[in-house]
Amino acid sequence: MDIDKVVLVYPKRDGLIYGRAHGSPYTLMRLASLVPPELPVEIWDEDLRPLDFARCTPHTLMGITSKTLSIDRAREIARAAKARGATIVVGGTHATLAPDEVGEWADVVAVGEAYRTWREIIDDAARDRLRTRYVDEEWVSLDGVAPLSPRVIAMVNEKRDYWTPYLEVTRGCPRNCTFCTAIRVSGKVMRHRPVEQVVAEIEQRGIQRFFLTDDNFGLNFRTHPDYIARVFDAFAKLPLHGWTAQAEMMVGEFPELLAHARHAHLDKLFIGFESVNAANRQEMSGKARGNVAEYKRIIREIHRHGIGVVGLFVFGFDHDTPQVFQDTLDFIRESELDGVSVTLLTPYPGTPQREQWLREGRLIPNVPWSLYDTAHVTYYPKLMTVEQLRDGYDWLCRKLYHPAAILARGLRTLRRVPLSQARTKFFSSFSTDFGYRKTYSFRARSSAQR
Ligand code: B12
Ligand code: SF4
Repeated sequence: MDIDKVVLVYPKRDGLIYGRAHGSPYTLMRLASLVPPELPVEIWDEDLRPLDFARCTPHTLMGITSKTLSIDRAREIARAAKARGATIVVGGTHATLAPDEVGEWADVVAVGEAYRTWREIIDDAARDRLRTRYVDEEWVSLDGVAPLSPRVIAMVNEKRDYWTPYLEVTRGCPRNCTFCTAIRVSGKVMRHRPVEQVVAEIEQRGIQRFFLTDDNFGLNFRTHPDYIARVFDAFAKLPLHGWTAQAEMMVGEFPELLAHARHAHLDKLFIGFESVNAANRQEMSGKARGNVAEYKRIIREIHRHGIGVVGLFVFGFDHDTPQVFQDTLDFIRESELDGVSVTLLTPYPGTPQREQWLREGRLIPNVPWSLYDTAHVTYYPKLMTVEQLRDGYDWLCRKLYHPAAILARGLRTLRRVPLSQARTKFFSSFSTDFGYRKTYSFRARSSAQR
């Protein structure tokens, strides 16, 4: 195939929020940087603008990224591009978790990380020897892997077009939560990018705020404190407005690193408390225990260092009854969290949890993948009916994401910020909750249509 251009596509879901898309297409930026410089490459972000299929030709190599909830849209895109002769490669989470299904309509399925195989796919396409599947699950060292190229940085206007830039510092997680899909793509080995390469990327992109894509950045506080200290030293020297990372609650046990983190401009930690119901302890793989008093202590400790806490909670575990919604609301009100994400347990393909529920006949039949968005009930819970889980979740979302509740949490966060930083922190004090409100409203709209 004589490739005229490589096109990388992000299928739409959220659209624009006040003229900008949610987050920069970081996955595609990394992949676009692996395209040989002699080949033209383009990023088509469908949240930003409609796709121009007229520009697809039989010489176009199109790569589409996939999450489960966007896989149906990915298939539609593939069909439209194929009608114009393009060759379609699909990678990302869903392609990794369900390669046989995706292989029914994609020319090539890229399973796993693809840092290594994407370049091989392009070479094989140019030499007319494409295989139907490429697997990259070796969890190679991140040293020197896919640095963002200057042409890609110039191509994506992160400041004008996106609310949140993303950044990868570490990848992988050694825990093994039964519902987690991230480890199936990123592996169970925690890997670290060399600090100087991370700093170079931040400087080249000229970003001052970012969200780390790392699934369990905080675990490094315990396992790799020296590396984390070097990251913080380096970030402290940069003119950052603030950044955000995902962590487990045990970060609260490391006061020195928390102080260091604040000095390095860390704004907020997203912490998976998962459940206030201690009976679910086993399903939470040891990272949370349902111990509400301990949760409060950890939140206070993190606040004491001037860092905000967004609490992540999941509903529908096998020990949950309808009481869990009121208990969670009570906890959130008392705990002074700065933001809250509440989601429903979702049995994604490729997870042990889905296998178990398939065996037990607990999956609701014919639920489209687009509703696997963690806001819809997709299985039969154990101690609740489907309606009780759905209605309890709706009730809680309405309470938590009511504009007055968001305002109260945002103002409380702002009160902890020194006056000199109030202007730069204003946006981040409200943005997280507003983002979740939008996700929930999609759920509310789609339910009304069903
Ligand atoms: C950042 C992130 C987001 C950002 C999205 C930013 C963006 N513009 O893409 C935000 C915060 C908005 C988000 C939202 C959601 N997310 Co999210 N997110 C992530 C996260 C933490 C990192 C993704 C990332 O950028 N990684 C870094 C890049 C470099 O790696 P990558 O994306 O994995 O891509 C690599 C490979 O997958 C592969 N690849 C990917 N695409 C392609 C395409 C081709 C052609 C090829 C060859 C290779 C390839 O190569 C890449 C390089 O290694 C992942 C977890 C994870 N670690 O993957 C979850 C994750 C992808 N999200 C997930 C979920 C569930 C959601 C939400 C539904 C959560 C919610 N309740 O709202 C929403 C859905 C929003 C939406 N519209 O899609 C799940 C997906 C599960 C699934 N089966 O689909 C994940 C895996 C986390 C998890 N809980 O397990 N998310
Ligand atoms: S701690 Fe988080 S990233 Fe690690 S396995 Fe559990 S859900 Fe996945």
